[in-house]
Amino acid sequence: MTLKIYGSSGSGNCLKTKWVAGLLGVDHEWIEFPKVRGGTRTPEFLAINPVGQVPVAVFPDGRPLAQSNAIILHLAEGSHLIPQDSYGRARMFEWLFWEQYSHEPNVSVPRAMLKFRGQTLADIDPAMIERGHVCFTRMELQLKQTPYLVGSALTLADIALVAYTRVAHEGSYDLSAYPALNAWIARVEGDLGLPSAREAA
Ligand SMILES: N[C@@H](CCC(=O)N[C@@H](CS)C(=O)NCC(=O)O)C(=O)O
Repeated sequence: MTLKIYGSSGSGNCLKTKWVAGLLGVDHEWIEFPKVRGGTRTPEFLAINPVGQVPVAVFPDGRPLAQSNAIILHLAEGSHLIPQDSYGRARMFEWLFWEQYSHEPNVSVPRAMLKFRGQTLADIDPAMIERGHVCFTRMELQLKQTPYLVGSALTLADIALVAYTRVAHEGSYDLSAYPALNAWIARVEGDLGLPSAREAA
């Protein structure tokens, strides 16, 4: 038995777990959910994650773990992706909690609406886009000072936040006003061995 990760390659939340497992050489089997909506609500899947969402990791002993940031924290325990000093670690958590509460709901949803749900620009609440720009401004402020969100080295905060930031243009966001953010996207994509999402678009 190896670690199984149930996820969708179209989802930033899921890709975070794949990237961390890949970067750290964690042996795993990726189980693709091509159609997330519906597929995660079957009785079989709800037995693994009662919340009915991907990603979910199932460890070789059968124990499941949901929530992308919980999974990457567990996979990266003791690795260079988590700062050793407690303040640095707390700053990483600061970004991870903010990612789920403030960034992801505003940055990933417009993308999902346009890319997966057959909706149009007219369906997107402009207030959501404004909140997304508040997030990018917050990141730009930090990235003008340090190459990564928590100082000089890549941490889980960068991996979690790059997941939807690098594809924000697919949700109608224009990131041209954020030079430090764009340089950081390219830096983290390089660290993860990813092609530029912007150039691929
Ligand atoms: N906060 C969760 C969010 C997970 C989530 O929203 N998963 C979506 C795909 S990105 C999903 O499975 N949606 C299917 C559904 O809700 O039925 C995490 O970070 O893992």
